[in-house]
Amino acid sequence: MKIESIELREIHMRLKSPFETSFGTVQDRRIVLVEVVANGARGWGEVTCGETPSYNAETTDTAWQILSDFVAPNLVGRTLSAASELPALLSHIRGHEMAKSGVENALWDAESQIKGLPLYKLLGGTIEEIACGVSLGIRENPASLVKRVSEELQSGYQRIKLKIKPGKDYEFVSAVRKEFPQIRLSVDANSAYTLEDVALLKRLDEFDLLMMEQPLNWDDIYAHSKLQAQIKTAICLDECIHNTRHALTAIELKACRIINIKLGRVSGHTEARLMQDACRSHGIPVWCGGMLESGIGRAHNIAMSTLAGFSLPGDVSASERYWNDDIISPVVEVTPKGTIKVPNTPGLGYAVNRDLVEKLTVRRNIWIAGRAAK
Ligand code: OSB
Ligand code: MG
Repeated sequence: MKIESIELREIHMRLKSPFETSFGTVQDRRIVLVEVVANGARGWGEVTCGETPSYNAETTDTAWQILSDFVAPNLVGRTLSAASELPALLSHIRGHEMAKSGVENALWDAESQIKGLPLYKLLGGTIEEIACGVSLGIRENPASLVKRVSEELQSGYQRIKLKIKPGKDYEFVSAVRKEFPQIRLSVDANSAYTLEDVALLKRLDEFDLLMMEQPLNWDDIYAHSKLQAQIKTAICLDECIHNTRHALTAIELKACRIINIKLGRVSGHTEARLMQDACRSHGIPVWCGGMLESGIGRAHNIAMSTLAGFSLPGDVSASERYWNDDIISPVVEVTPKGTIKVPNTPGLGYAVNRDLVEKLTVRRNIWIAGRAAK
């Protein structure tokens, strides 16, 4: 498989409504897309970082720089036998997992097209209909959150996750639990608490939550092990886990009982596949996290979610929850049972709407084998 060209674009897309987490609110997304041409096949990937370095250290602009200065020039013109060889070629670049993931995943898409296989089959996935949950942003008041939950349940979603932060936690979760005593409910704090808050976090045990996601510092596995020893609710790590070594450390320290895998955060399909396998052999369930992706990132999330370790509903939901016009067709739809049927055509299984992508593009750059960069 020869990498003939790598094209980067930044597209701008506006979410249907603002999404608030403990670290801020976003509505206008600046997304970097990667298009790789290999043996004539065109593969697409999405860089899933935010616009600001608040979820992790990466941003739209850091990803653009790393890809432009270090990744694209190093890869273009190379011949690989599989996309799974990419991490070794990029291992000299520390961190910047989301930037690297955009290129690696594009190459997986290209490889699956070259081989005439659906991407999920090339990855080794076996689940043909994946279970879906939703992640709900922080709301003004408990009543409006309850209303929103009820709408999502009517659409069929199998698990509801509530974003929380200090001051917008106990009361909000309590209101939702009271109205819906039986549903699978979880919370995500995005690192908004410290070990000083143990008493409050312990009180959340009474709501029988499926999990509490990343309550403490984004880079502190050890602190989570201290918290997990004091609360009944299963901790799920998100921000802390960038690779399989981190996952194994967290498991050994008993810092969590569940792990959320995001393709970007773990640098792409190759590492995600290793991680879910390692978790599975330790009896740790995993699920696919979301980063408010466009259809391209969403299609990759769907393919990853077919791997055997993904035993809990992910934050992978319908395109229409995010966008008026998604950039793929068909758009991602969820069945009344709260599942997504995995497409069985070669590659991602969704076509990229090139005209729309063109319209949304605000900058681009291309590296072509044998030609000096622009
Ligand atoms: O922590 O899972 C998270 C969105 C942006 C950054 C971090 C997170 C999220 C979400 C949204 O929870 C998931 C989605 O619907 O894409
Ligand atoms: Mg999270």
